[in-house]
Amino acid sequence: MKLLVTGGAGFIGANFVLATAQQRPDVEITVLDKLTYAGDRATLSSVTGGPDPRVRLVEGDVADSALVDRLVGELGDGGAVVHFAAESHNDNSLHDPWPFVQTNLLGTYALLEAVRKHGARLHHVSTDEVYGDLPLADPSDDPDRSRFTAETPYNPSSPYSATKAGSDLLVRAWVRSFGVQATISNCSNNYGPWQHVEKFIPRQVTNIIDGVRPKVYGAGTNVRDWIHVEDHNRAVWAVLQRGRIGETYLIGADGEANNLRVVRTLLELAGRDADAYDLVADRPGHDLRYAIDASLLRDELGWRPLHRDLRSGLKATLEWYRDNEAWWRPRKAATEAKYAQLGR
Ligand code: NAD
Ligand code: TDX
Repeated sequence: MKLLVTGGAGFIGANFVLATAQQRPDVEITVLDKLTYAGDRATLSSVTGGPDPRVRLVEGDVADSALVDRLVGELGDGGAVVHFAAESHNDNSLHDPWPFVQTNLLGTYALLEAVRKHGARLHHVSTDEVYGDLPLADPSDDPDRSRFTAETPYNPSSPYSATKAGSDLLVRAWVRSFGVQATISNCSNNYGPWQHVEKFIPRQVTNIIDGVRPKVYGAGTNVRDWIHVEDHNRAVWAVLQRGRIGETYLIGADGEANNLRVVRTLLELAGRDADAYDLVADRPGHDLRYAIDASLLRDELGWRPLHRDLRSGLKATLEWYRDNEAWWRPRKAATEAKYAQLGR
């Protein structure tokens, strides 16, 4: 089977490529990645280097129609595209929305036109943020609290989530109007190895490693539904292989926690005072709470998360960043300089 993986040098895409290369010797992978600030050739070096590389990396833009047409055309019968490429950071989208419009909307459009022409299967990787946010409630004292389902109306808050919502709607329209063979998944917040230090968990982990106090936006009460990246990617494979064309699958692992709990847990795991964090300026338009109802994925496709305990997942992630400083260190100072300009 041939796969074209867009954004395969970024956090989730690279974890997908590394796991696939290791576990599925029958799959041939081409990665298409623009290698923006968020993509890193080094992440894939274990599978792109050596005399018999398992993975081909093509540096290019998913919005480049001619290139995308050629790569999709090379897939042949039974081939598929897994579309991870995106501008992915909310804070950046508040500062400069244009790359989000360009990559998330025009890139998805270019890909849809190519899969339409060549009849290739597409899986579009999206986010729960397209649904907006839920009211804040303590997850532990309200078992019947609302969660996102595939029927929740789209209500995105930031330029990032608005462009992801737009890309999902393009996919839905291409399925209905042109019979494109596509599925969509909307996942909650991922954590794990190879995540850029701009994102919440790696930022705080690397601050703690550097002896710097973690920076928590607002009052720290915003809730995210954390899932380990390995479980997200196992779900992507389940949808790719057994998902119904045109269907939307929500991916989540019942991992709700507020930001203070995550930071306090990380500090404790590192042997520091759990109160040794700073509350900083809030993110404009900051979504309050995300929570996923993944019952369709569980009931129809039989998917179950392997990582069920957030504390042990955070411990492993802290250890991974301690062991892989050479990978993240080159990006840390510039990332913190950007945050300093925003007062965060
Ligand atoms: P990331 O920012 O770590 O990686 C994105 C990758 O896409 C990078 O390698 C980058 O170089 C590449 N890219 C950017 N613009 C490109 C372009 N124009 N052409 C080709 N490649 C380009 O992002 P991530 O966290 O790995 O997210 C991957 C996907 O998963 C995104 O679509 C995101 O919306 C979605 N998602 C992320 C999360 C999360 O928690 N991180 C949760 C749900 C869904
Ligand atoms: O330094 C920080 N301090 C802080 O309190 C940062 C970087 C973030 N936060 C808060 C904001 C959020 O409530 O932590 C939470 C998580 O922030 P991010 O890591 O920026 O993620 P979020 O905005 O929730 O979006 C993530 O999940 C959905 C991904 O970045 C998206 O790509 C994905 O679609």
